[in-house]
Amino acid sequence: MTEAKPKRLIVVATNNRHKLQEMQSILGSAWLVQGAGDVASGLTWEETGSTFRDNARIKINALKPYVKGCILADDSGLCVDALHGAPGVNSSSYGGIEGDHGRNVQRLLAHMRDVPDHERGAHFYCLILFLNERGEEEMFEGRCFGRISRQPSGQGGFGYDPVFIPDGYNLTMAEMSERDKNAISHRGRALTEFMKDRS
Ligand code: ITT
Repeated sequence: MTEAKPKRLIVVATNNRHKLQEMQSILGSAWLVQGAGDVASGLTWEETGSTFRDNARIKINALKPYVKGCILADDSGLCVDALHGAPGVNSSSYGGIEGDHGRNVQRLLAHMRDVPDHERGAHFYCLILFLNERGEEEMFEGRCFGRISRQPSGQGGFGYDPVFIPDGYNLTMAEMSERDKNAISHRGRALTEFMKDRS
């Protein structure tokens, strides 16, 4: 009889439960994904960095005192061509209240109201920092290109998914199945790179 392989534990420096759920589903059953709340209840941090990498490092450092093993941090956001890359690193607080996805989307659509269809290009970006078993930092990136719709549509995903139409699709990311989103998303691509190094 073959023994089941033990799951590999990975602590992710996030308080975003949607992100955590996506990561568990992308990494698959060989991994057990835990969030910041599982190792340090109520832990928060200020994302004051001016780059995705700085913010990912802030997340890792916040968790370090509570975790003996590896830590993974994902800092991600939406970069809109017509807004010169905004909201970018400020994606989660763009509407004025941290993590208020509805306000973020409304502010984005207001800023894009007069932008014609052919200038509505955008991409999601994900940067992953992984603090490995030797205490070294590894970095992985993923991008997903598309365009901003004129109104929100769909109930899936989180954040800007209801207004982001990936290239090659006529659906917003919030209208796609979780599986389809994960196959093409910035996070899915960054995590695929991460897994390549440790299969
Ligand atoms: P943590 O910092 O706790 O991980 P967060 O939601 O603040 O949670 P980020 O700083 O990485 O995470 O993400 C910034 C924002 O970018 C996020 O709140 C969303 O508005 C947007 N975003 C990131 N990934 C997204 C995705 O897959 N779909 C839609 N919006 C996304």
